[in-house]
Amino acid sequence: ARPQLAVVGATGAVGGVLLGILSERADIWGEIRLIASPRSAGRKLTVRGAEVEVVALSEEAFDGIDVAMFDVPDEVSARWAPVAAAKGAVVVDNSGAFRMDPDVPLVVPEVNAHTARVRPRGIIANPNCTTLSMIVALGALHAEYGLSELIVSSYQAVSGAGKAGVDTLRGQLSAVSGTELGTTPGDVRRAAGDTLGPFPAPIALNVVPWAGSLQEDGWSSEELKIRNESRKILGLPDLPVTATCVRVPVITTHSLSVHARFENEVTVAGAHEILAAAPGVVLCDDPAEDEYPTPSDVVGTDPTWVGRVRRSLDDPRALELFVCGDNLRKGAALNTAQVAELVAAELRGRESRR
Ligand code: 11C
Repeated sequence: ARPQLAVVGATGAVGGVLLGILSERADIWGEIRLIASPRSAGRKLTVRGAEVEVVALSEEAFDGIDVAMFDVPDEVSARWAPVAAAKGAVVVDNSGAFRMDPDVPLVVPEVNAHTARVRPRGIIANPNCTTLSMIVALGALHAEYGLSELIVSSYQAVSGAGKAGVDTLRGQLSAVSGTELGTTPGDVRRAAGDTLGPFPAPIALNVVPWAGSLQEDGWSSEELKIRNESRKILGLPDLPVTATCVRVPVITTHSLSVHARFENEVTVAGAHEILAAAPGVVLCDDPAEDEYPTPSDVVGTDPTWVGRVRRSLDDPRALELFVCGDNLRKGAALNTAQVAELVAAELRGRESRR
C-alpha cells in the first residue's frame, strides 16, 4: 500500500509551497491529509489537482498516517509531533523544537541521508532555511576537501519571517516609492513609523543586521542555529563556525557569503568540478559574463546556486563563495518533501521484505 501522508500547518506560507511541491513531484503517496489549527478546519486547499478539506489538529487526525510533515511554530511542534509519533507516524518537523535533540536526526538528503534511519523518537528534523540555503554546496566541498572552519554572512529574505515579513516589506516599499527618502539620517525610519512588523528596523531601502532573538553575548538565535545545525549535519561537532545574519529587502531567497577553510589545499578549478557535479547544486560562476546567482533569479527554483568562487588570497586552503537558495523551497518545503520521500522508500522496502 502507498504510505499515507499528513501535512500539519497546511494553510501556512511554507504549507502552501509544500502542497505545490507535492503536486509537482512523483506521486508516491496514498491519502494526503491536510491538518491545521481548528480555526482553519473546513477550508479547502488544492493538492495533486484535487480539493482537499483541512481537518483540525487532534490526536485522531493522525489515525492511519505513516508520515507526518509539520510546518508549524516551535511550540505547536513540541506538543504535537510526539503525539503523531506515538500514533506510529514518522514525523518530519520543520520547526526548531527538535533540531538539536541528540535523539532526532537533522537531515539534508544530499548530505547525510543515512542519518534519517536512526530516529529513536520517531521524529526527523528539517534544518533552518538559512543553514539549508548553503549546506548542500558545503557538504559537497567538505566530502572532497574536509571542512575545518566556516565564516558566513547571510543576506536573508523577508519571507523567512513569514507572511508578516513579506507584508511589511511591500507596505514600506510603497511608502518610500517615488520619494527622496534614504538620503538623511532616520528619514526612512520616520516614514516607516509603526509599520516595522517583525523587524527591529526599517527593511525598505535598508539592511538590518539582525534575525531571530537575542541570545547570550550579543549573538542572535539565527547565528547560533547556523553554527549548531551545520556542525550536526556535517557530523563535525567541533567545527569553528561564525555567522553574522542580516535581513535584506528581498521577498524570497536567502543568500550567504561564505569563507570556508579546509584541511587540504583547494583550487577554484577543483571546487568548480565538485560543485558542477554535486546533486542539488547549480554552479553559476562567470563574472566576466556577469554570471553569478542573485536572489531574484534564483527564487522559485529548487537547487542551491553557487558563484563568485575564489581561492582566498592569503590562504591556499580557503575558498570564498556566494550562495543563493530559495528559503521556502530547499530552505523548508522541498527538503521536508525529500526527507519524507526517503522515509516512504524505507517503509516500502520494509513492507516488501515482509
Ligand atoms: C528567517 N531562517 O529567515 C529564519 C526563519 O528556525 O525555522 C526560519 C526559522 C527556523 O527568519
